[in-house]
Amino acid sequence: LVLTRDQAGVRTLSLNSPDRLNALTAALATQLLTALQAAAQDPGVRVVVLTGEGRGFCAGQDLSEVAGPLMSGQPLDLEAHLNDHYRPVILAIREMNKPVIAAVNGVAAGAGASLALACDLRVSSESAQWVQIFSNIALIPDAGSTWFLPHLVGFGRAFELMALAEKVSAGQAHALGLCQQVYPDETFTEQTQAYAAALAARPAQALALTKQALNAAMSSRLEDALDLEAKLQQQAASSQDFREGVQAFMEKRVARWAGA
Ligand code: LHQ
Repeated sequence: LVLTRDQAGVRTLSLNSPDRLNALTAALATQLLTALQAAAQDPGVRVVVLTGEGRGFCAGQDLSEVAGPLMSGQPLDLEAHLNDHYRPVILAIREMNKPVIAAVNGVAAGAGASLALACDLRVSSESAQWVQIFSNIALIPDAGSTWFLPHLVGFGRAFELMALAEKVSAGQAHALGLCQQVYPDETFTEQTQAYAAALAARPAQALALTKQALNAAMSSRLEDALDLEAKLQQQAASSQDFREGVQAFMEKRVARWAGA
């Protein structure tokens, strides 16, 4: 259910249930978690790209999985479902000590949009659509959307997107700050790989510590952010790459990063 491809330090994980626009079943979420954990542990992986097979990125929860029990009046424990299947995936992305890029190749809806928002960076194909679709089925945004979206676009815009469930085009997503880059459909895979490879060529530990500091800063007081920055900066400065970076600058040459 999740395809894996490695190229130049970039591991691409592709959701592979294209007939349903890669809607999330419990099995798909479990396999995605395993794939994310493997990527986190593999020293050869410097950047992770999360994308979807076929014309969709991810249509959120697979509704056929909940329709049966719901229609037959069986109790649905969505709290347990979210805690067991969505929470570990979202946390695995946030806690990964390397950059994770969502390559939104097509529609990202519901928890599929949350998955993209949980990543560090987002690139979008021109034809992709982004939709906080939850309220169309009278649910609230989950899988972290209520946390990520207002941080990215502000409270009012987040609430509007959630309440009206309007489809947002790639251009609008870019204007809103939801994604960093928009690429034409024809060259989306190549341009995404080049973007990821550029990140993979950066000093890995510095990026990992930057992510750690940003993660903490999203919910900390300024004083705490300054304290953590100082602590992590000390760690960054103990690296071989810091020495190399300064030396390369002094010698007016390009740095050769060791990744530590
Ligand atoms: C699907 C799905 C889908 C199954 C397309 N499921 N088959 C968390 C925990 C527990 C419970 C509930 O929710 C959550 C959080 C959530 O994620 S709630 C949000 C759930 N997702 C949705 O409500 C999205 C439902 N899908 C759509 O509204 C449309 O498919 C979108 C707008 C995503 C795309 O529209 P189109 O491009 O027109 O594609 P389509 O509708 O024709 O879909 C293609 C196929 O994929 C189709 O199957 P078929 O056999 O007719 O070709 C769809 O039934 C299937 N599909 N999303 N979520």
